[in-house]
Amino acid sequence: MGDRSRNGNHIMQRILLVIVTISILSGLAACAAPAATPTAPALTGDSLRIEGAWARPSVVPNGNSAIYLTIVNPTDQADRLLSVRSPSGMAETHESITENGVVRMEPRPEGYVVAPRSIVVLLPGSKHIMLIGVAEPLAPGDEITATLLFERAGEITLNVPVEDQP
Ligand SMILES: [Cu+2]
Repeated sequence: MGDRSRNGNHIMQRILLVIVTISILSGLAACAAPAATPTAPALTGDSLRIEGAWARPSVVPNGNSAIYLTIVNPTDQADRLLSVRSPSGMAETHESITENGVVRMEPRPEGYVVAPRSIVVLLPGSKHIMLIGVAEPLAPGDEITATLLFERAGEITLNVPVEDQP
């Protein structure tokens, strides 16, 4: 009898542990989801396109901003974002790397490869287009333009709204 009730307790503990684990995992998923996957655009259409472009405000004259966007490549061929230019500042392709809790930016002069039928997301803390030396501060509600040069798709010019992080 003693053995059986000990066994029963043991099983209850295991069930509780599983429930607690599931709650923790689903809690983590809920926290991680918005940052990791803003909205997954559909791989439809027949040419490469840009979605959801926005730029960070810049506070001081000659300060920096950054452009974030999603590159959607529904085609069967790889492409590459080679370079970006903007009348608002010097544009460079960068990537933020977090190492031991410290964030640093690295230039990515080779740009970003966009594999066939894939999506590349530029977002804070990850790949971004750095805008350096923005003469006039950018405030939410402003709009800038940027021209992206792709190896295959050629030039794509965008109007980019300035927003606090959407
Ligand atoms: Cu940067």
